[in-house]
Amino acid sequence: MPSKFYITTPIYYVNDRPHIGHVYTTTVADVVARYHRLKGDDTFFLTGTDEHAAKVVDSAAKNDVTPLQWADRNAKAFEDTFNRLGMTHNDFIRTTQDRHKSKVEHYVKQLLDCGDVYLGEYEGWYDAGQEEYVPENRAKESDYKSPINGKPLVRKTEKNYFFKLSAYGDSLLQLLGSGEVFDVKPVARKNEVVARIRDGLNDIPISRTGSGDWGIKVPGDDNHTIYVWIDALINYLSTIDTDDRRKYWPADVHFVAKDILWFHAVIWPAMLTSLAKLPGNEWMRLPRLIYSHSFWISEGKKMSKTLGNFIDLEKIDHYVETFGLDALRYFLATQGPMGTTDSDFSEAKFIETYNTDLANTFGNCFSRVSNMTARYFDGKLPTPTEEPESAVGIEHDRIVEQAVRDYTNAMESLELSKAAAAAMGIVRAVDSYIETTQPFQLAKQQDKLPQVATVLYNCTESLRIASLLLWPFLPEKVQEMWDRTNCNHYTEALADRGTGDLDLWQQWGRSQPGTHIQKGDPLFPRFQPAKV
Ligand code: ME8
Repeated sequence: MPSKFYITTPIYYVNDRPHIGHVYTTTVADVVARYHRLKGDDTFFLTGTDEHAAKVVDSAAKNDVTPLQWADRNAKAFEDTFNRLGMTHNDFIRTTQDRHKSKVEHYVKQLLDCGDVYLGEYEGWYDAGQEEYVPENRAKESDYKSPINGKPLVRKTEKNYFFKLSAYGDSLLQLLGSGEVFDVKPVARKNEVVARIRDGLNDIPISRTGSGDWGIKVPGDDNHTIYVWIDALINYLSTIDTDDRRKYWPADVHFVAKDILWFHAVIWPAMLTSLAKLPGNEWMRLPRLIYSHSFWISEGKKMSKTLGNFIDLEKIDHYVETFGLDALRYFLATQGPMGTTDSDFSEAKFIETYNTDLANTFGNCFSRVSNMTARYFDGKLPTPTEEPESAVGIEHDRIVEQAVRDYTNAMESLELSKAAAAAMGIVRAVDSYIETTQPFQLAKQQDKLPQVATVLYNCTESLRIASLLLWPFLPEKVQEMWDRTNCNHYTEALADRGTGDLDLWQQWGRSQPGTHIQKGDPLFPRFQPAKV
């Protein structure tokens, strides 16, 4: 049954341009959003930029421009990159937009009025790079250096507005314990969060002073600016808090990486619990799932500009130019750090994945089948003349049916590489079916042509269903295949963030005999290493 589906990425800092990590999370979210649209769900996919960080002011000053000019420049780089890479977000939120700022003021005012935000004094260890205070025990553990970037922590005293996080530990533990309303995945990450909550939660400062005009002021107190993280988290709500979009809440998945899990798994749900207590806010329930992936490293090491292994926009564009957009998507989505270990982005692994799955399996199989259809049946899909089983001794339609089930289960639990493997499994089954039935040998005997017809029908039908499952990963090439196999109705339905009907479309036997099948260039030409 189609339903609504709301998925988000973090909103990214605009002190610099996007890199592979940002592209990764957005790609993964895009694959999942496309899958839900394919199913027919009313899907809302949000990404955007987090602009009120102090490091934006610093970078702007170094570049002799105003913070807003700097933010504009980099927000545009993010937006252009995501558009160029074919992301299908429904909105791109910038925290400097009025539609966001007015909502932040409104919610913070509500938190002040209900007493969950109060004025107090704070002294602690501040991590300037992360814009966050590090609790004493963690600061000590990391030798008073940033656990993230290793730079020394700074001792800071501030008069601040505080959020009563301490009041929400028990309810969070209870919710996480059942995992039914609100959950964190993978489970190892959830366990880490639970252990930290059990250590006890302190109230947290949610404002800072002395940041000039950059940021959103605490309502009623111009000396204080709302802490950038509180401002940023609210984006998930501010964007859809309109009459026609409120139906999307709660978010079904917030995709984040492990670096920012705490904010999403603890501070954000605590804020929402507090807000939802107020009259009129009952709809502000907790997000269903926070999914925290790990990091890409590059060529075996942490990405760094000085090491020269940083995967920046130029490198990303180079991969896209050399291998195509779908190849990058496929590599990120199937080889990425969705679990609790980091993944290595290496050129060798990229080429291997491309050649094995895309060139030698999917692309090659489609070429073989369309070439044989051209040669033996004049480019028209033949009518199967026997039951699928009898030609080969296997139940082809059932293999596909099982693969669709595996794919759907994997997609629903966000196991993207498993889902892609299920789809590729159909293609591999077609390859071995061709090996077993040898249609190119059969075709030499005129009286065997009916058998060849059955084989090619089964192959085409299997590839059609595989292509539907692969579309979220490989939208460009799958559409090219649909153009060549008269399946443009899928393209049309899914264009412009439209929705499909996977339940119906994946049914065996929907390909019409007589349909024109065009052969053409390989979808994924085999990669010759000399090209890099
Ligand atoms: O944290 N591997 O923004 P940010 C995989 N503005 N993913 C990576 C990555 C890597 N090496 N590096 C970054 C912020 N990411 C805040 C978020 S949300 C309300 C505010 C991805 O620009 C990953 O999704 O530092 C990570 O969580 C995010 O970029 C951090 O982006």
